Amino acid sequence: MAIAMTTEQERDFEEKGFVILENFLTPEETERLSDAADEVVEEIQAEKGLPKETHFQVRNALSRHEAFLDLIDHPRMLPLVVDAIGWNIQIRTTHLDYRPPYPEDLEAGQVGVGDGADKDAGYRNVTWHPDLASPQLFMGPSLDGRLPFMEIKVFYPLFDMSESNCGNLWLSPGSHMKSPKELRQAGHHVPDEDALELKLPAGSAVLWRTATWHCVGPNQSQKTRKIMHVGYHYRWMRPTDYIQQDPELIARSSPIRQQLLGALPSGGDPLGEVSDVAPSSQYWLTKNPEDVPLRSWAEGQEAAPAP
Ligand SMILES: O=C(O)CCC(=O)C(=O)O
Repeated sequence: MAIAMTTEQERDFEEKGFVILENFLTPEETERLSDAADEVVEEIQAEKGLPKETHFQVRNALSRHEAFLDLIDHPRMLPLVVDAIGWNIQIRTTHLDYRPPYPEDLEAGQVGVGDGADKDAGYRNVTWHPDLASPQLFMGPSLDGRLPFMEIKVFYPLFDMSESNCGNLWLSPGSHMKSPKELRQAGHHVPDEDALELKLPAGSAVLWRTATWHCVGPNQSQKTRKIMHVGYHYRWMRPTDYIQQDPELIARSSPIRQQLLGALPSGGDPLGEVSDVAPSSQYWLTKNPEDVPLRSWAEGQEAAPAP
């Protein structure tokens, strides 16, 4: 039973692969996040001696600013996340993408095909792709060639993305049900009728299956693209952004946040009580309910009477 998703949202998630939530964040939350993006980017530019027009991605962004950390268990998003993927989860990645306007002479090529000079100039994710289907990850023989359901992300545009060509995220509705091979065989062309350019106000959110084909369009506007993705996957998988998060961060976090940060809030042996002869990873079979506080939280939400 859903905690927070409406029937229409459940259908969108199932059939299209994503749920669009326009104006999800409050203006104050959006401003805090947008300021945080500027702050973090300035810090990194200073640390690395990079010019202002540099475009780049910051991974494990949650460790860089409290505003990003607060997104991982956002009180109105968490119920939707749990509806989408369940309670046995942790953060796989949190990433900030910062993309100033393209230089005027940069030829972008066709959206998503990856044949433009932007790709050669190192702009990331400009080619249509599902996540986790790269040759290093999941490409290989399987019965139907489709990606299993492994994870979701929540996309937050932190700038006004309501026009075309400002670094919009594009999605191909329903493509999570297709094989990644089909996309490769099509030379990364997605017909116009199967492609959706998201045009959303700052502070919107999109909860999406990362198996959905997606790409980033060119930023030919005068605005800087500032966006966050918060990725959640199952606890028995390995995160991309960390092996273990900073112990100081874990120590000051709530039990649910500790779970999401990939820790074991019970503080028990990660390999169980008889780790010497019968190791049993507590990321697999959870003996201590305190290690997955999201479970009792979710069950409590289900039991709560509708408002
Ligand atoms: O920056 C974006 O919005 C797209 C990110 C992306 O393509 C990815 O994480 O795989």
